[in-house]
Amino acid sequence: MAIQEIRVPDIGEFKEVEIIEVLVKVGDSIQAEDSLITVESDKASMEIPSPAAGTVKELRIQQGDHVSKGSLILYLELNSAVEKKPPQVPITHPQPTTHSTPLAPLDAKANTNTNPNKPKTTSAAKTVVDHEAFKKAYATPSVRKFARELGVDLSRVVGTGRKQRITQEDVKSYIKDVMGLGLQAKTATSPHSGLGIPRMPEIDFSQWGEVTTVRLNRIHQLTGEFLHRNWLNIPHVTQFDQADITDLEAFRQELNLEQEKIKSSKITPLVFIMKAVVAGLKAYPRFNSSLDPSGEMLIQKKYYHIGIAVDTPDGLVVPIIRDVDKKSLLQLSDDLKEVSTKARERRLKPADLQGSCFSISSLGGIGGTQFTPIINAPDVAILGISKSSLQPIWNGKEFAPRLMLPLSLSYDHRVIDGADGARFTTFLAKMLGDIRRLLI
Ligand code: CAO
Repeated sequence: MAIQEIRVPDIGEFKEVEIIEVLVKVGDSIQAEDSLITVESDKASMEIPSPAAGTVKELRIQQGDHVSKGSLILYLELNSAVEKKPPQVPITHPQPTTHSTPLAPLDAKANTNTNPNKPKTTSAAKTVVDHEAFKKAYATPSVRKFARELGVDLSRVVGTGRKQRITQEDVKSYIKDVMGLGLQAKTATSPHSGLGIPRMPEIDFSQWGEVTTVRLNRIHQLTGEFLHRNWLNIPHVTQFDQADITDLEAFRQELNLEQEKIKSSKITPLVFIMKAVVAGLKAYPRFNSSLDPSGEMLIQKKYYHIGIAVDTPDGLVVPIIRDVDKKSLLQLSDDLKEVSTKARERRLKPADLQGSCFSISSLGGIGGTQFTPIINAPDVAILGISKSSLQPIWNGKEFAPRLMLPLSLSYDHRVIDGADGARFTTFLAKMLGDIRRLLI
């Protein structure tokens, strides 16, 4: 049997592009035109098809490798009756949202589907396919074909691949969801949620007056997906409380006078709150854990990295301040300044956003009395801070003016019981009410 080297064909201006998916394995029997690998540049991704039919004998690439025209992909043992084919044209499709330009037309295969309005449905995935949304879904042609064959509406499938690309495994998981478990059971354990939830209708608002349409930037889109996923997957409960920070505030003002003299970072209430949170995580370790996706195991963390929600012109980002337990208030102020500046100047690296234990969303500098923050999974809780205000508080003899800080703690009710939620905010209020306790 003849062995043929299968190389990357002419892929135009794409050079040293990354292989993001290897679609075949040794021993696979493939047909001419079957996709072998998916490569991706910053502008588009494409699948490289096989020029011939045969059996894969040896793979010479792996996911993550970079290839150009002529790179060896694999050795193919040709079928005996080999039909010589001209070099195959790779199938290109654009990145969905990497650039702020509108989406380019979708891949050729998707658009030339012989009968896109009549997808084959199975009992596994009897859904009404939203064809416009299907076209916009971020998936390779082979995954689209797979989904179309099974009648799966890709717009309902959550992508877990790079940049939220929908993989074949995602389509399979979606089918399993629909077949077996139903929405209620799945929301407890799986990242694939939102099943059966009707999509919002598309509305032409211009029928009621003048409008302009603006594409959401990448951060807004990603944050939206992330928050939506967390909102659907996690049973949130929000516990409200308030801390008397009158004494803390007096101390903070004193410290800031000293800081001003040495022209050092200003200290805001947030660094005290970070310290109080770490004390809370130590006292109530369940708040410093993550739930395994199976829903059966709790991963207990022994480190104290806190995510801080930062409002930037591009949208919300949550950089991490590491080892908060080991840092002084002054160090934390410097760190806070550094990460929020980096966030606003778009200088954060992916590693700066990973590894949080617990997150804090402080709207205290802006206003509001309370809100219900969405948990930054895989954290199991998030603390929302609103603006402190002077309030008349009864001290046993009289009403005295005290500076009260509103706390809004959202927690994952699968991991944390309501009583512990209330204990945690009570503990925080106690720590912030008398910061000497943080030293104990
Ligand atoms: N009550 C009253 N005043 C407060 C306060 C509170 N709870 N928290 C902060 N302030 C004051 C600060 O002391 C500062 O006042 P001075 O300039 O007079 O000292 C002012 O408000 C501005 O503070 P800041 O917001 O710049 O600093 P911070 O350390 O409190 O917060 C950061 C830093 C990065 C968290 C914040 O700038 C930010 O981006 N917050 C928005 C977070 C967000 O968008 N959350 C929503 C996410 S959706 O859940």
